[in-house]
Amino acid sequence: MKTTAQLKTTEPRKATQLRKTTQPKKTTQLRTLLNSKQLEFLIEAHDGISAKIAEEAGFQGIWGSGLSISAQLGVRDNNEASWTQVLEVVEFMSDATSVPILLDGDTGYGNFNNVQRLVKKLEQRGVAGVCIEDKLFPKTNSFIKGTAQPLADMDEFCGKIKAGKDAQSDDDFVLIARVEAFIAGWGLSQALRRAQAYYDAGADGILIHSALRVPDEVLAFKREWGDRAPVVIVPTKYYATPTEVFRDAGFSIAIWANQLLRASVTMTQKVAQQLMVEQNLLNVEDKIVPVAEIFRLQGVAEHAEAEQRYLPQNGGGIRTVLLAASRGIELGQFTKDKPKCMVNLQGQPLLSRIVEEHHSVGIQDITVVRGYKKEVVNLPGLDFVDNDDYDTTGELVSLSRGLQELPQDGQDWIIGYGDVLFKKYILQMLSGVDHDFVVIIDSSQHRQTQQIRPDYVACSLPDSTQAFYQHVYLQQITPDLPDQEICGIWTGLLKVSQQGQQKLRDTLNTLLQSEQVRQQGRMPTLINRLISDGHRVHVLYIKGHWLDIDQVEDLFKAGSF
Ligand code: SPV
Ligand code: MG
Repeated sequence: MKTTAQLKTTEPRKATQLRKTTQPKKTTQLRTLLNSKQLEFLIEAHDGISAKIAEEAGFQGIWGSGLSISAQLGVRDNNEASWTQVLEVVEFMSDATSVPILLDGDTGYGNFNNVQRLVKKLEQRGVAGVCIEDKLFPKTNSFIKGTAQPLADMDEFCGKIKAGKDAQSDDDFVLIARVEAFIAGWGLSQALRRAQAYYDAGADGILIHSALRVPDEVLAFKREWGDRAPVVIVPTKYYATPTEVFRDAGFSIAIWANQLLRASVTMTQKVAQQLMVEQNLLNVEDKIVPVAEIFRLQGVAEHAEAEQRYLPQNGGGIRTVLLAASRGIELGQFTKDKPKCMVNLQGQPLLSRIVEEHHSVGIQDITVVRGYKKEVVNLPGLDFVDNDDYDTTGELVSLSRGLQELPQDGQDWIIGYGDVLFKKYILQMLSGVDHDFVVIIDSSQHRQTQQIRPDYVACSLPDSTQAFYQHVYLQQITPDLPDQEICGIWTGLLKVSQQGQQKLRDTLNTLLQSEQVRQQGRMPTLINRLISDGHRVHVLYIKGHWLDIDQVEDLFKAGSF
């Protein structure tokens, strides 16, 4: 029996494997997209979560849009966010994804020297490429008085491109030169002249931008340019153009440059306005993702796995399921308008005492299965699952409902009742052991129990000093044991490790095929079946220190418990 906290051993080789990836480098991925013979797509993202959503949607690359990143920071697309602030955002985006990011590097945030530093920093942070445009710092978004915007000196801009290419240490890092000649109203020949100069200076591709509602400028450019180098477009303004046109023209990449930002603004405005008017969450709840989806996108499951791997398993990785669906008719008037778990014990509901015990040993995650008068069972910080058939079904149906809702988060489970109090050391003991199934048995209560159908147990060894040092296994829980075989009484606590959870689910599902079990099945039925199926149920002995609230007099006992 292991009663101390255990740190699972970690094989160093496994840790290394976790970091390895079979995918090509992000720089190589981006270069492959750029040189692909078919039209490829990048979609804008502006923070970690939008980048992750873009990748999950299937996009093979992301545009780190200057417009969107500055907008999500609440500033203008005029280099108001410093380049290091942009770098920080794009680093979060890169960390959150495995597809390459092409950063919209505006004008390079300065001269050739700034571009060199930018390229080095982007490489360090896992960004696959940068696009720089031939305007002047501080730039303005191309769709705001574009023709009023001066263009950079062509030779000076070529120097920036050369500097950027010289600075990269990874051969596949991509530098795209963005030609703003159409935006500034300088026409096709200037666009072509500049594109050729930038290509000669070492640019890996050309982004040709246009603010027209039709694709005429970019198509004219591509016709003249041919296949000298890959050409990238941003069809924000000429959005009505069929994508087939871009494909036929032979463009390399189309960038959907701001649609995710705009979509989130649409929803954010809608929901904010609705909540302002309605002062109630009811009508918006179903229109927005559940919090669980946010957790998923944040990678909470991965974190839970890591906790299992790296943290001592001393109660942090446990979820308790409390069965609390029945009324507790034996308590008469006390449970007329509330279930037993909510009866008052010195000014506090019984359930709240149980929750406090759990919190005091570091168990925060508690799921309560409600039934009778469920609306009254509403303590904060708990997860609730309902068995609305509590009147016609037994506690195994409640358990099954509860388990259906549990997150797959790698936690062990403690299954207990919403009407049983324990001293906290008992929960601590249970948290510290690492077997598939463990039950707590009270060896001090034999025939003197008040229970109507007592959960007597037979075990492989009765409680003794010897039992403390050895594994003790449960053999059976039943009210019908001969005196000499009784080793104690089951307290209602069962711990199930991660490894045991599927076995427990399978056994429970099999049992629930029987209508009789559905109607009357109790936890001992399940535990006995696990044993008869060959699973080992470990026993931890205690002597007292728990109280099953079964009768009115127990309410008074609880006061001094
Ligand atoms: C961006 O997304 O920031 C761009 C494209 O640079 S545009 O807004 O069209 O200039
Ligand atoms: Mg931009």
